[in-house]
Amino acid sequence: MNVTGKKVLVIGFGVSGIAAAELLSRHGAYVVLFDQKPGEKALEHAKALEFHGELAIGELTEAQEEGIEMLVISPGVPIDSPMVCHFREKGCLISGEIELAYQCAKGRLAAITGTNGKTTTTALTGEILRREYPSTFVVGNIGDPYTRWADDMTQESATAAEISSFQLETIHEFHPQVSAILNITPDHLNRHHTMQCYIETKESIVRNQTEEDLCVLNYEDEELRRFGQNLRPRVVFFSSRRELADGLFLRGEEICLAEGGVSRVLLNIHELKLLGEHNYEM
Ligand code: UMA
Repeated sequence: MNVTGKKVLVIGFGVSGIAAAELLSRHGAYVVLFDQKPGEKALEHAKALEFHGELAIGELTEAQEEGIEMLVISPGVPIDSPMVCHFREKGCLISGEIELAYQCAKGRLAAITGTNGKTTTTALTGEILRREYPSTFVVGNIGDPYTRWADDMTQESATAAEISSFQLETIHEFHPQVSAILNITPDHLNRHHTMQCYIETKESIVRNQTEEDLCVLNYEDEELRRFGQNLRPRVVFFSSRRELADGLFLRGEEICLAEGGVSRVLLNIHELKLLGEHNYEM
């Protein structure tokens, strides 16, 4: 995504919009940072913003709208909002903050989604990665925008990203080497309208993955079990309820890994600091 010299509309003056506006500026874009009704905290920090562009509050003037070539929208902005639809009809590229960050980032990426447990799983994944990769980043829905850190990443970096369904709605080339969908139960249906739409959005985390990549799925979630049958990336199922011929599972107090029907014990649950079945799944 080459943004140099482009006029970009960033919607949302929250943590994502601010980080996206600053990243775009570093890459030579002119940014119109728009918010319908910004929070007081954001406004207080307006002067400290390090971006090349202007703030637009409430509505856009004709001059501000003139020449906008692409949009970067914050996760809280619905993709069917009147403003987004207006610019889509004009032919503008609509990306999310995650897509923008991905296109600027470097290194390896593990992306975690699901209705429940994704924040803890992302934090733990980050801790595990940190032992192997001194340059590890933990970003995304967990509270620290991916765009804030993308420029600091190198080919040697590893990133654990918590990705919400809101953020997945606006990906294009986003391609994690490892993806994980922990579970899917009804949530955010006011935004996604139908359960089917919510499921498809969650499952789009694998969209650009290849045979060389991994997708970790919960075998005990019927939708994910079905989804994992015919995927391009290699699927690693996990289960806390049954022994799997291939995948990770809980047997009594032991967490095991099975390959081709042959299993071995990885660790005992008492070696973990977090107790409870949902934590063993992580
Ligand atoms: N806004 C508009 N127009 C709109 C909608 C919003 O101008 O149509 C403006 C609001 O006035 C507000 C700004 O957008 O000033 C807020 O943007 P945002 O809601 O995207 O909030 P951020 O501060 O950027 O935080 C976002 C995520 N928020 C949401 O998804 C709603 C944070 O997830 C995330 O931590 C952060 O980016 C960093 O990536 C929060 C969340 O509730 C924790 N996530 C949901 C969840 O976990 O269930 C998905």
